Amino acid sequence: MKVPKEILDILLSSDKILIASHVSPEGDAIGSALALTLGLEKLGKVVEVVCHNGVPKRYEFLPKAEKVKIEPSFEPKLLILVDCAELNRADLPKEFRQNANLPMLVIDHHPKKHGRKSENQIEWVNPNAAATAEMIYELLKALKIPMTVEIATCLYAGIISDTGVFHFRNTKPRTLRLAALLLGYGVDPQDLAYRVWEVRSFEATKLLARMLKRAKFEPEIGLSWSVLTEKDFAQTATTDEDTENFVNFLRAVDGAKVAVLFREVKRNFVKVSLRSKEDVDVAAIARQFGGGGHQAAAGCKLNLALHAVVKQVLSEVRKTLKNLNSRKGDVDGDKS
Ligand SMILES: [Mn+2]
Repeated sequence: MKVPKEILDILLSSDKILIASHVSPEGDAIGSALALTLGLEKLGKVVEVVCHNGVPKRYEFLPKAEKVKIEPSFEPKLLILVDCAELNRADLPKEFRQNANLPMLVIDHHPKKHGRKSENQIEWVNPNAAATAEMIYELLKALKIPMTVEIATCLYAGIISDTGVFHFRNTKPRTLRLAALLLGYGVDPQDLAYRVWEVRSFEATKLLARMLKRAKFEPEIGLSWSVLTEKDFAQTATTDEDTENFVNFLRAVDGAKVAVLFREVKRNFVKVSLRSKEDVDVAAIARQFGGGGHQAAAGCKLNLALHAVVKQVLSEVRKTLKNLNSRKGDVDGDKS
């Protein structure tokens, strides 16, 4: 993976750098931001990470996470977005986003939706990278920044977060070679897999039980789905942050091709997570509702009543699955 020279040039010539990522950041967003911060600090740069909505509890253990700010504490000269290509999706104060008029560097691995970018914006987008953390590693290497156990830990957290601890197909030989290299710097794979992927509070465990109890399965098309309501969160003293990885329980159902989890975060505000196995592009479905993501993992948010969101999204998913099944039927028919 080659790092474009203009990316290295702008990093070397900039100081007072602000790093941000998308809202609801997961391991790749936080891990990439912190690894890049630790690296750029080795070059003597003043760097700050802002997560306007705070660092999710799950990632508070990462090196430097305690230094992450809610809003910028200085006037930055360069803004870097990691694991996020759009300023309006960045977890930054609204006033900052609206008034931002500074050079911006995008480092991301999500397939790009459109080519629109402003004049002082430089982009490095590589959809072949399993995680943005892979790109950050290449960047730090190109800048000849020595690897440390702290940087390695942040990068490893990013990689296991986006590959589901090497479960997903985006796990490439390169991904495992990088993971092996990072282990060589002292990363504890068991501790990180537990913290990033496995650990769950008892409250969240009770919430998970509600999701599983309410799960529905439509075996003829391969759809599994469930719903969590505002009441569920209130009665278990949990928040949407506690639902990380829940949708994978629905995806695990034998025969499920698509799994959907609806969360009524508050009245008329619903978050939807979509996961797929086989050939279903759930990002295409999410995009129809203003969301996005990867082929096998995507999401969207809708300002509508829960029942309306469930109806609209499931109708699109069912349509997609029925088309897929009928196409498969055609192929089988050709064979016979
Ligand atoms: Mn990512």
